[in-house]
Amino acid sequence: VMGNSSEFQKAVKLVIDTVSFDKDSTVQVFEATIRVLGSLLSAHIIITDTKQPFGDMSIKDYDNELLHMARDLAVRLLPAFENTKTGIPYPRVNLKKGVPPDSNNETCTAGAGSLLVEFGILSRLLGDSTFEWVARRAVKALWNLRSNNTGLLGNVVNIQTGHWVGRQSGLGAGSDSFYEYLLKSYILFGEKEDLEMFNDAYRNIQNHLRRGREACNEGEGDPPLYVNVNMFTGQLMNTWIDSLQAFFPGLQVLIGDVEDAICLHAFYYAIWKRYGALPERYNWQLQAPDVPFYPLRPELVESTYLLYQATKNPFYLHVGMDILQSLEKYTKAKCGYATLHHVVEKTKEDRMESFFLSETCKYLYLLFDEENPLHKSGNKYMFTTEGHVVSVDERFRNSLWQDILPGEEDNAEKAKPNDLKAVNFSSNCNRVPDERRYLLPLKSNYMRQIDQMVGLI
Ligand code: DMJ
Repeated sequence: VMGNSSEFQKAVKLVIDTVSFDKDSTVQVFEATIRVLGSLLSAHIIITDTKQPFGDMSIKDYDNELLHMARDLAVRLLPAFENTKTGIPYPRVNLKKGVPPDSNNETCTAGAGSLLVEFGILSRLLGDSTFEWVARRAVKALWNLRSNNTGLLGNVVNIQTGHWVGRQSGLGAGSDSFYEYLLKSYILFGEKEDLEMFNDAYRNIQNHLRRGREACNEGEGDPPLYVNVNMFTGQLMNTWIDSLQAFFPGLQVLIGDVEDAICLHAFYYAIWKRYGALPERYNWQLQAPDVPFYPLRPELVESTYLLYQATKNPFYLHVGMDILQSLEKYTKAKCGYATLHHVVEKTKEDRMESFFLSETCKYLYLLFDEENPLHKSGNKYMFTTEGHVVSVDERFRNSLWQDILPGEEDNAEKAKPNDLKAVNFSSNCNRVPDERRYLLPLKSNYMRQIDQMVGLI
């Protein structure tokens, strides 16, 4: 659909004509938000963009139908934020009946704390603070539950008592997008408190989760790796890393920590080379998969794309090509692409997740499409955690409401659009120097070290 206006228009019309949320079905709040709400908002933003950088994506007689649908869906998700003592939402909600009576009181940090981008955009487009207010309250509640000792958050929490049920602090499943959305909320809305939380979190991650040598491309010691630790003590909890954590180098690119991103990405790419896919969990001590399936996840491609944008080093095109070839070789099926049940045996499952199209394919496509308006139009864009494109523009910088969002009681400062350069734009970005562009991003001895560590050589 990207770059093809008639396909885009057809898809939008189909959605408007056929989709209804008035259904007796129970959904995960997080999944419904990032996948459905996010795509409705992204399409609405593209349709109503006055500059139309992607070609003519306008829809004749468009009457904000997608925005109304987005609101309808979000209203149906709101019961998840009621009757919770902490303000952290229930993980599941029935679109017709609200929170099911037997509902689980436990939720993961990422699921409850990564709703702010979509809910914030919706609020700012509608001029109705309700959605941003509940999402922001959830982030704050989780943030306030971080350990006094390490500053880290766990991965599963009880929404009524605020007790951590899962004390694992890591960057993968259950935590990943919480960190991603602290930074992306700041990039989009310019609320300084989001950046402050992100900077704090990033510092604590570096202090407690990062192992290995200090600098990626110099010095002695193991390659840098981010491990899973106990949130209260900082002690190692296990010896696996998961496939979801491969998003982190991409996030590091956004804040300008390109050098560190290069190393972590190289580690994941070595695992990919060994299996032609990423196992869901890889045990770095045993040099073997702990959980061997690969559901076509996007994170490594996402980081590859962002590292290519930051460095323009053709090495990342080579990585993309390699990934593409293994997807074709091992996952292609008659009617689509299939989840790998086992990355060693290459057996398949009859399952293709929606993120394969919205992220894995999109990032691969964009990696090779140098001329895409996303890269060339001079406008600024950001991807939601589900790969939906949103423009970083003035209309999300203003809250049209008068009431106070949680945390604004003390007149929290708002960044002006120009302050964005404080986070990630080229002047401040720790860019790889031009003369290194055609060299390996990581010195060959360090590459070899990583290949050895994952049993490639
Ligand atoms: C995607 O749905 C999102 O990126 C989410 O934040 C976690 N990862 C999955 C795909 O692996």
